[in-house]
Amino acid sequence: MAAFPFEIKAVEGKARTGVLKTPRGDIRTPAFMPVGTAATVKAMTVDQVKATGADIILGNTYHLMLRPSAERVARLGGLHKFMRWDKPILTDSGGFQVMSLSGISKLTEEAVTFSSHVDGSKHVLTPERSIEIQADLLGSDIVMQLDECVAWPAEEARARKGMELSARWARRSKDAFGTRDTQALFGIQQGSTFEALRRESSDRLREIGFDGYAIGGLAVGEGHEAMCEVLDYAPGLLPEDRPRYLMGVGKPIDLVEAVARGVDMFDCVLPTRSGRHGQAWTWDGPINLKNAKYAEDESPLDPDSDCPASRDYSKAYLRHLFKAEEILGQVLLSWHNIAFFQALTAAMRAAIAEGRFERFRREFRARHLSQ
Ligand code: PRF
Repeated sequence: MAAFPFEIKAVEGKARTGVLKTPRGDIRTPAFMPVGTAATVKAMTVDQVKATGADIILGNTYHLMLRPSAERVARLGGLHKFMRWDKPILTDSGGFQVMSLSGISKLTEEAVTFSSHVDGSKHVLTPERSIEIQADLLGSDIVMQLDECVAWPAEEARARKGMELSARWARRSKDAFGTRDTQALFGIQQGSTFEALRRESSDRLREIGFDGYAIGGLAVGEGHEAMCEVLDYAPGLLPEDRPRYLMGVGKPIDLVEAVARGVDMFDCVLPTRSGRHGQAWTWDGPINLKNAKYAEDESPLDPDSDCPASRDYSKAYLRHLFKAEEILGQVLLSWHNIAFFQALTAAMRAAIAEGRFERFRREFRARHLSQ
């Protein structure tokens, strides 16, 4: 029996909408998880994040084990209490962040060894230690297995090696996690752009049995079209009755096309990171508030939004904040972008529930890609 019930409410083509029920609250799918890497969704209070409609946020093993350390978070009552977020938290396992952020790292059958990007100190992460940090010390609701995300492009032999190591680490992760009632464990499908490898990866994960299944190893440079080609088959290789999570994705158009192909959950730094750099995501596509054309534009980013950042401030004011390097600009655009990503997933949920997702997708593409 899986830890958290997943109730699929409506299906249209491959798109699904449903609810993943957890002891800390319901996660409505399709769901977008704001990234709270270092126990904060950057530049936002948890009350702001909650008001955008987010049901769940993501935290990172890699960052928290280095600073302030998993043991310290545990002594302070766990990650939820520490950061004052009482809804579900999904934590990533660390392997992907080691590869993208740390100094020289060494990967063996047993573990990944790396030096901290904070102070250069040496650390070791095994599948078992990642489970201990996430489940026992941080107190995560959804725990991810440790995996290896192979860089793109990859030769098939190299992609196979990473997929097979990830499958063996999936087994070790499951053994370390055991079975729990109040926490879930997700496996991660790997295999780069090779269908046979994705199929074998999925078969091995299904054999072990997880509460949910992630699609890893995408959005690593292959581009939207190549990612969509993998998503034409990858979600369908995973169990239909469990949530499917596309890791580290993506742009609004990526979310819409992935939902059309059967994905239920997403996370990405894009709304907060691009917001800190002056980029706002809107129904009409992305805009850069630093552009001179907004200097005297009194319209808000979205008059119909119930997010104050989207509705109450003029583009002229937001542009001024970025030109003057005022930190409120970063706060307001992070807030607006997170609210937009939540509005987008809410719109997809409603469209699927009402059987008009294909029309929504067509109209979204036409409007969002128009400029
Ligand atoms: N594995 C893990 N985390 C991830 C990825 C992955 O493949 C990706 C790939 N886009 C983002 N985050 N564990």
